[in-house]
Amino acid sequence: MTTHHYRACHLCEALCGVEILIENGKVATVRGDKRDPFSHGHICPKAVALKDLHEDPDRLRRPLRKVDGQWQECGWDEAYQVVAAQLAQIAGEHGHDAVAVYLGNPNVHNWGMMTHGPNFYGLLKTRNRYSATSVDQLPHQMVCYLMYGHQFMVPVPDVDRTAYLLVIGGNPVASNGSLMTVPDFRGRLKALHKRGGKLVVVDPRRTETAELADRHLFIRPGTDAWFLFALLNVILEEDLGDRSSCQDFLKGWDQAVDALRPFTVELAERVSAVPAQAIRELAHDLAEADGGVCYGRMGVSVQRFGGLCQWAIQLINIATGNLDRRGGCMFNLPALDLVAGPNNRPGHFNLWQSRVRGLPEFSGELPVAALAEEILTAGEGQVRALITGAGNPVLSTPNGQQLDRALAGLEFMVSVDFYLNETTRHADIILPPTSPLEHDHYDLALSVFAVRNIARYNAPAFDKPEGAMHDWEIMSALGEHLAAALGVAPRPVYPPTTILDMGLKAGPYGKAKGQLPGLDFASLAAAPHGIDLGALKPCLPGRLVHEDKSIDCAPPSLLADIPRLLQAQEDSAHTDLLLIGRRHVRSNNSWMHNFRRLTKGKARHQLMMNPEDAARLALKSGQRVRVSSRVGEVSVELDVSDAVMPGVVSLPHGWGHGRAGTRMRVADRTPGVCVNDLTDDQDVDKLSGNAVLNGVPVTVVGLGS
Ligand SMILES: Nc1nc2c(c(=O)[nH]1)N[C@H]1C(S)=C(S)[C@@H](COP(=O)(O)OP(=O)(O)OC[C@H]3O[C@@H](n4cnc5c(=O)[nH]c(N)nc54)[C@H](O)[C@@H]3O)O[C@H]1N2
Ligand SMILES: Nc1nc2c(c(=O)[nH]1)N[C@H]1C(S)=C(S)[C@@H](COP(=O)(O)OP(=O)(O)OC[C@H]3O[C@@H](n4cnc5c(=O)[nH]c(N)nc54)[C@H](O)[C@@H]3O)O[C@H]1N2
Ligand code: SF4
Ligand SMILES: [Mo]
Repeated sequence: MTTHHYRACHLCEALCGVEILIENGKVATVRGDKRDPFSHGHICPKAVALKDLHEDPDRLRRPLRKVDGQWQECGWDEAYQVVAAQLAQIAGEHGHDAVAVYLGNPNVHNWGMMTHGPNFYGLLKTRNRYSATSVDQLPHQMVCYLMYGHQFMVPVPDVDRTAYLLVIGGNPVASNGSLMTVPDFRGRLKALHKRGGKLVVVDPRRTETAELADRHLFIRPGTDAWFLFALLNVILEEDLGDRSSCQDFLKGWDQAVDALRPFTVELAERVSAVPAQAIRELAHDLAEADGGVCYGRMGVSVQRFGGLCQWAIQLINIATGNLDRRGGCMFNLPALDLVAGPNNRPGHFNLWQSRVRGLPEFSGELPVAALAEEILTAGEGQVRALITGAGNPVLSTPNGQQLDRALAGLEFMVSVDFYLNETTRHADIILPPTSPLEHDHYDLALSVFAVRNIARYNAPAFDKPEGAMHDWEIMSALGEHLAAALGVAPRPVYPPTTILDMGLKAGPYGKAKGQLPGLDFASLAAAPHGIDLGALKPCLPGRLVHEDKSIDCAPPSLLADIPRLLQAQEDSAHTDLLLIGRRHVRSNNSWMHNFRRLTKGKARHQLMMNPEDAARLALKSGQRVRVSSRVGEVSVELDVSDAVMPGVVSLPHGWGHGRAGTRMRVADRTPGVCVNDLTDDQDVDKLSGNAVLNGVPVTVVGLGS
């Protein structure tokens, strides 16, 4: 018997609808759901990994406990009791900050972790909370918090209606979009071209997206702030934009503009290698388009001036009149509203600092670049225990070797994860949740960044196997046990669907608001292909969260960061090569290399280098080279390619498998090297604390042919 199951793929941010054919209790086929109103049947090659993940014999199905260095399966209750007792003891003896938490990327893709995680780790009230945010989008969240009043009020390109899309440091053709939930970017790009629109890419590599663009400009890694402020200055000096739509609620505009005047196109050309003339042309094209948008992603986020870059991008969209405008940069209005809904968290900044280096918190989290030193540095407040949930920071965060050593010395570590990988091998207890096809799904986080308003809830494809636990159940049970061990009252627990029902009813399309279609859990669950809630709509100033309903264009902390940029141009002349990252459509962060279907074929984790540099260093394609940075070195195969600009080398992240004690058959056989053995934990965007993973100075030498 064949049954058809529909759901949103949760593997990346694009939220494609998939149709899963199930025969005799097994996944037979995974294909695009043509009836999905958002993705219209599009999927990428990773969608079939839903099957591979579900069936992977390496995926853990029972809790593991390390006894005398050996893993043993154990019962859930035993595991919960050990975790609660250990954490309570360490917190009791050394204070709550002695327990740290790292939440990895899939937390935002698996709603059970989001809805119920705080039930557990929230009890600890630890200041040592870390997540993938600070190796990713922290500067976006921080700038949106400062300017619009809410960390999740992040404007997204109105891709389906824009006439001009300027992408700085993003590669949506490979990544399928980020902080821009946009299934089938390629298809939407075709539509853009068909209506006469243009795509321009600014990136140190001629990426898959750049290949399809109307124009691509190389930029020296880490120099975007000079480029972006110069672009803004051209728009202002030549009076190209019309910001009348936002004029009435802009605060600090003149102050910001005055402070940014020193960044001329000539200076930008010198520092960034983008020709002054090209900057002038981009300014005209963007400002004169009938709906244009400047969008920046990882390339301008995980670098030394991530915060300033995001600020510049917002100012450019405001200056050209494209903020909150059809075809420009717009705000989503999700069915469960993380911005205006109940218990929403606008954010806060720098209320406390990390113990060792004094890095600022943002919204209750410290930069993960500080985690290893907080474990390794003795003294009051030293981290002695760690909780990880859906994260692999040994491969994903800077100076991973140092973190690897730090984790080995912890007194206790528990991981909620279904793989025994580079990080979880250090745990004392691993608690594996159900496979995604065994639990239901609603995209709490990413709907906020979607380029259309959409909502989708999907029931599980398979029943929960006997003795298995969902992420949310694990978090709730841990919370209950820890509360008992700490002698505090446990928090009340509602299933995720109850929380969803309340959120939908109270939301902008909800029954409680008397709105059509009158969403609640039941009506959404009855629409397995998802519900289209329409194109993005202008919403300012009403939706602004600052009490005076203004946009703060000149937040003091951003203004105060300008001198750092002015000083940095002095030492921007360097002789080292600069290392940048790279994503591939068949690879997903650190955890999807265990599926042969995705990793087979030509290896995709070589070091890319421009032919000019290869000739200068007498290196050739296929040979092994040693790449060294301040913190470490790796030995890797070279791929000479003019797709990267001279002076730049590129390695993808998420590799570096095959370490002792891991249990991932396929990944361990095609290990690759870990780029984060080269990235530097001491090098952060000083403003936000976000890690610098792009523009890392390295040297490369040949290791014989
Ligand atoms: N040099 C460099 N480093 C980078 C980046 C880069 O571009 N360059 N990118 C950064 C970015 S943007 C990110 S987001 C981070 C990602 O890095 P991490 O936050 O470490 O996330 P992943 O690598 O995706 O690791 C996912 C982990 O979650 C587990 N997992 C998967 N699904 C589930 C689930 O449903 N429940 C539970 N409990 N566990 C699950 C997997 O087994 C795996 O162990 O890496 C960052 N690191
Ligand atoms: N297939 C696949 N899809 C993914 C992921 C994945 O690992 N694989 N990861 C998901 C996650 S967690 C995220 S956060 C998103 C990321 O989504 P994107 O940001 O779209 O993906 P990246 O490939 O990291 O794109 C960053 C680009 O910035 C460029 N770059 C590097 N340094 C600089 C610089 O200094 N300036 C400029 N202008 N550009 C620079 C790089 O060459 C690269 O092309 O992708 C998501 N989707
Ligand atoms: S682009 Fe691929 S991985 Fe991302 S949601 Fe769509 S099918 Fe899944
Ligand atoms: Mo990410």
